[in-house]
Amino acid sequence: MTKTFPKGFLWGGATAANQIEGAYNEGGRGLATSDFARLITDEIRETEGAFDEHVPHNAASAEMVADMKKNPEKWALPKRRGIGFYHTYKEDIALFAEMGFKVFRLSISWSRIFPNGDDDTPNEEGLAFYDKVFDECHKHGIEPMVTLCHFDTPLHLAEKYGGFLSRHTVDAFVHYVETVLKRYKGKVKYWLTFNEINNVLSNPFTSSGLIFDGAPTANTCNPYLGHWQEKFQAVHNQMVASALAVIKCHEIDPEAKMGNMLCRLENYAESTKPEDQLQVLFEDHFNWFFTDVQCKGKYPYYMKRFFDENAITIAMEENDLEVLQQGTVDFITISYYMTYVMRFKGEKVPKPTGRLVSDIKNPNLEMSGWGWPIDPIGFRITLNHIYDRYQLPIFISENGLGAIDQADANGYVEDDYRIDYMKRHIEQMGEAITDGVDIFGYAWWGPIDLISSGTSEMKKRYGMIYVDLDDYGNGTAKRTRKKSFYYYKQVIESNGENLENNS
Ligand code: P53
Repeated sequence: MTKTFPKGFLWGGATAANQIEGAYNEGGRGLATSDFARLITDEIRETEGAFDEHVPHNAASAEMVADMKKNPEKWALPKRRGIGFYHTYKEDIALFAEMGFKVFRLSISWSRIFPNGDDDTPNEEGLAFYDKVFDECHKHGIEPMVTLCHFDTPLHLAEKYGGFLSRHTVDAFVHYVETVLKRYKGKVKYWLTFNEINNVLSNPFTSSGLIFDGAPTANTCNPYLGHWQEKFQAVHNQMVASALAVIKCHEIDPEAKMGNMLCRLENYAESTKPEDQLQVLFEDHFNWFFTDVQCKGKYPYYMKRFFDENAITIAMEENDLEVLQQGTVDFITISYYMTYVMRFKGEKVPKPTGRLVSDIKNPNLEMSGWGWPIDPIGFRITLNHIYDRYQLPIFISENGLGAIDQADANGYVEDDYRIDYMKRHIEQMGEAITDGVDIFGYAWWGPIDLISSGTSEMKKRYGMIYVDLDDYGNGTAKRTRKKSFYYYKQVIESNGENLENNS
């Protein structure tokens, strides 16, 4: 490989408040949608059918939320517990520093700052917590990169206003953003608006605060498949909210930069049939749509036909289009886990699949234990496609492997499979840089074991640091360095030059 990673390349790791903090009812925090994401057990997989074969969905319907409130003891809700980062942040950040992190991506829990999402005044205890976290990062020379909303809309806004279906939620979001931008001015240089903004299609509850009636149904990849009108309206409002956040950021702290975040990138045709390739085009459009608006500042031409022929009408306020144009992002970030396979579905006007994982297998790729195809070359392809389309600096805000780890008596894990995944993806990122793609950093998803987003499992581990907790919160919560900890340290120390797994 001929690559050299640029000097000052931001190596690090990424997390989200709802998957690490716990302390869901401490420090004046209000409830968030993530507090209602149930653990997907093997029993649920068997009895309710495979929502998405390997990634059943943990969305909650109105009935489920009501019951979770009334009878919390009946439910396993691991995101309320996280891995205790609210209390262990010093120790955890010190471990990141030991690996040599230059950047730590984390999110602010909106309901820690505004318990209902739309309160008049912020909760000082919540603000003070993140002051301490950011100070701790800087003490170790780590730059925080902060996501404003990572799958945890305040529950009050979801229940009372239908989340981002309502402009009230947009106003509340902008007030929250203004508050944190002012408070952390000078401490946070890199901001992200919404995590995986395209996840509204598969994850409307946690992603956008949309609550629908009825239990999730079995044997469909997406319990709430359909609802296109609501989903596209909500995401229009989120894109306006995102643009307003960017505008505020530039006003309040001209030194700071704000980016976006997209997942689910590369689609391959199953065959050389033109029809399959057409399906790729359709599916690509449902992905590019979000970043086209956020990076280019206007609705792309191809959405008109989809909206028209599906009778979707987007309610816009007078200056929305102007706001979208003014509030384009400074940089683009992506999460990259896998690629997808497309087969023609015979529709003249396509619908998004809304799937988290492809239902058609790619026979050329190995898969993780959760059925996620592992595709390092797809990473290079994706990075080139994005740069070609937007010509904006790219940050990899997530990449990682969820696996079951066998810890020895001391909590040590020999995770060569994780090292192998990391090595192959970093190599391809290096190739993309050599291709000329402007990439300024890479954050491994879940550098410390955390609660899975899709299934709320603890046993699906991404970390280079083992956390002694099981799916139900049993264990000592002790942190132990895995083999990959030392590997990533070596990668960072050599600025990506030494990728050999020698030990
Ligand atoms: P988990 C699905 C597919 C790709 C990325 O996911 C996804 C999801 C949502 O489950 O989300 C991102 O934990 C997300 C993180 C999440 C990570 O990928 O389900 O931004 O919050 O933890 C990995 O294995």
